[in-house]
Amino acid sequence: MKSNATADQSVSQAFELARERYASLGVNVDRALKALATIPISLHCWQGDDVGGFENFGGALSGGLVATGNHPGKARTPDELRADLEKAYALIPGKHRLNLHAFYGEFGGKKVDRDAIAPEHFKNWIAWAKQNGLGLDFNPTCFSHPKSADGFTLSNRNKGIREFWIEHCLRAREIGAAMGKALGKTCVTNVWIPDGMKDTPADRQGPRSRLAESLDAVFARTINPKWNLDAVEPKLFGIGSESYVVGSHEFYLGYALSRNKMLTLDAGHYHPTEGIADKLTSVLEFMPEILLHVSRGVRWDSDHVVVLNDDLLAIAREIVANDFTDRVHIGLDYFDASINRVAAWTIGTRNMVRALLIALLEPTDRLRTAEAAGDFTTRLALQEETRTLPFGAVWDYYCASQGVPVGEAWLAEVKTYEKEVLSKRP
Ligand code: RNT
Ligand code: ZN
Repeated sequence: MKSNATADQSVSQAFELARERYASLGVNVDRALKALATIPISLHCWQGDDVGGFENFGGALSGGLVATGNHPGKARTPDELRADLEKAYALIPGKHRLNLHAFYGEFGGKKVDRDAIAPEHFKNWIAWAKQNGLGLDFNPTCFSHPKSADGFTLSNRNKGIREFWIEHCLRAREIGAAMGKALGKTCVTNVWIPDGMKDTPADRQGPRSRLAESLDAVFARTINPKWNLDAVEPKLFGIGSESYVVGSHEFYLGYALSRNKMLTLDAGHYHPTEGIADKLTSVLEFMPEILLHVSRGVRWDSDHVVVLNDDLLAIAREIVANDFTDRVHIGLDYFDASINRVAAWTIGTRNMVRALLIALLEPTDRLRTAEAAGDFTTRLALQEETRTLPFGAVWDYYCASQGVPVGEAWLAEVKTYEKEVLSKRP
């Protein structure tokens, strides 16, 4: 085993060499690292407990969401979830955020239905976020509830049910604003609903018209955009909504543009060969900001842990090369119950940050100069050579300088945590 001092030394030596190599391509590594440290990732609380939530009457997970696996140690209480999150944040370089779903409120053992949630149910989360310097994001929870059992929420043909979900979403926006105000960091509240049909609908229009009307009611109340920004999340298909999703891509694109809302692009929500990277410059041409749910679909919207694949690199590349870091809110969305859940957060988030670093180290000027000159040979040659530049050395250095474990050293910490904490949860 190397001593810490020797390990530190080899990290900085490798970094110095990498810095020179990048400088020879006109890439300023120090500037890249500075920029990287300012990009927050919103970790999704629901990886910690398989999208379970903390209601006292909640039903089983529904809405087409499925968390498969039975790895021991899922968080059963808000305190456990916070402890697990603290562990993950300590292993991820940079300052980040937490994305909460409404059914993670703390209801003191009482049955507080979704149309009665209020900021007070999130006061512990807000205090904890403040203590840890985290921003918060929020989501109404329009699934795992008796009133979503027939597969329809905001687009339900029953007026009373629509009103119930309108009230829930309205309250969610107010909770988002309370979070943003308390923390001094704008909250993004994202509306996703499961509404759709397994088989071919006879009426595709009715539910969409009702959804538009319900959303207008949800957004009718003005909320200070300094504290809360609204986003809507489309999807093309899901489990139980294979043939029809009310809130499709075109529906929400039109809605977001006409109502001045943010569009959420979830990497798992499109057809298997359709990436979201190319959508960024398209939609940002017409709307100021968007939210991402970075995920990994395997065959379908399976919400696998984010890995460092071409899709992820392409997303990060489009954010960075187009200078969109202030206009793209980056959140994660996956849930894997088959592996250690703290590791799942750590792997996915470290990959997101790593992909952003690789993007920040791209010799974009040279690529664009070649392209502008019509020299596509040089463009392709450089793109391919760039793949094996020594970004790993820069990444290690970044982790060390941010005070988090370098390389796979974080895994030992997760294993210890599993042994000492997670394995003791029945
Ligand atoms: C579902 C959407 C949605 C959920 C979370 C839990 O397909 O991606 O974002 O995953 O709200
Ligand atoms: Zn999503």
